[in-house]
Amino acid sequence: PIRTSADLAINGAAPAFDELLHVGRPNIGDKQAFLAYVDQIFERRWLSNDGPLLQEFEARVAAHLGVRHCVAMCNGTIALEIAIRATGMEGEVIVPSYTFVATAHALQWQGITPVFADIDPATHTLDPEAVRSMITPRTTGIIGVHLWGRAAPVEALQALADERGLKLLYDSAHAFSCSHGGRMIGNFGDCEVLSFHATKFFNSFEGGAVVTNDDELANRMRLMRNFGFSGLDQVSHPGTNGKMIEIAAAMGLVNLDAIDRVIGANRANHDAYRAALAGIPGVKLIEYDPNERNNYQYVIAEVGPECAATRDAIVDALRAEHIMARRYFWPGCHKMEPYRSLFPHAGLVLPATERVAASVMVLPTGETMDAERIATVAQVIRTVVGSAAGHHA
Ligand code: T4K
Repeated sequence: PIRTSADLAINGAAPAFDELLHVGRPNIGDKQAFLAYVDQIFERRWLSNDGPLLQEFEARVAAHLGVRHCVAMCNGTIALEIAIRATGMEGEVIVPSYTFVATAHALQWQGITPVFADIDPATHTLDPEAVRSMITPRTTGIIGVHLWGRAAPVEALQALADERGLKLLYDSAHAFSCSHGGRMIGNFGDCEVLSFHATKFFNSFEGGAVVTNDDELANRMRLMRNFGFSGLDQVSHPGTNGKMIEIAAAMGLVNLDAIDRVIGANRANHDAYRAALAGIPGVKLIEYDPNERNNYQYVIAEVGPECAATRDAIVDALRAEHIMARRYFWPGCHKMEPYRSLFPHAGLVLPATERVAASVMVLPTGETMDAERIATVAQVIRTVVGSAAGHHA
């Protein structure tokens, strides 16, 4: 048991865990069902290109979200790039800096300037007034991010987009199977982009999708993900290769059946973290609105300025115990290359983004964690904070 600083691996004791406890261990559904799909794929010799499993997967994702169209892709980043092009974004697009760098890169990669707006420190999502202040004559759109599965301020952003004639899309990579106002995420803006990466709540090994209620936009994205082919030898649109393969769709189908089980495990873990972290001064677990559906995939602890230990000292101590806590999304995209040295980002200061990015640590959850392991994680944090407070006294 870890009680005093001498028990910590960072001070020379043996690590609390033999194996590494990762953030983002994949959630995996029924393995036998997956292998049966693999047999079917081999029997059919149909491996990619709008195969039967892909079609079934798209229909089931659309039904789960209550949205008209799901256009599945090879990953979330390509899905973002295609959504950005299909909605006609160009020039400048306003995004949060506090997000995974793919949100910004998907624009920059296509010669569009991501313009970083600050967040609301209470929600970690875009501050609509900050977005308004970044609009210029070159602005064509806004990309909101539903970070940690908590919805961006969709009503305010939609009102602003309507007022200024801007495209509005959402990076919903974290928000599969989450809701806002009782409506499933996936139904907001012009379209929404999902990621099914291995580390996501719901994975297809690698994968992603754009979901939308706009028929015309969905058709255009279907063309774009398959080189613009509209017939066997007919190309009618610019395009790329963004296709999801059958084996990924099979994994997706199997994992769709496991969603409730995974949410149950994540939720129990979140409750265990809340109990175990209670009363550590300056360490706060972010909560999910009990009136909304959430996937509880992210256990986010904020280390405030009133905490005796710094976030980084806690993360270092956790890692020494083989608890691989992450600092998502430090230091913010505007502090990463190429943005930090490029006009118009160079010298940009985003106070809320910088404060939140310096305070957040992401803790491991999912089906490989349990209350006992979580109690140990919390005990490490409690001991680090307690001994730091002792030293300062
Ligand atoms: N927008 C947002 C807001 C996003 O968060 C992301 C992706 C995207 C867009 C883009 O979607 P994709 O193009 O990825 O579909 C990871 C993921 O690679 C990335 O998908 C994710 N966001 C981001 C938040 O995290 P890293 O660099 O932290 O990944 P990595 O490889 O360190 O994985 C995290 C941990 O998970 C590892 O330490 C070990 C564990 N792990 C990972 C994999 C891949 C496993 O246990 N098994 C595995 O198979 O970026």
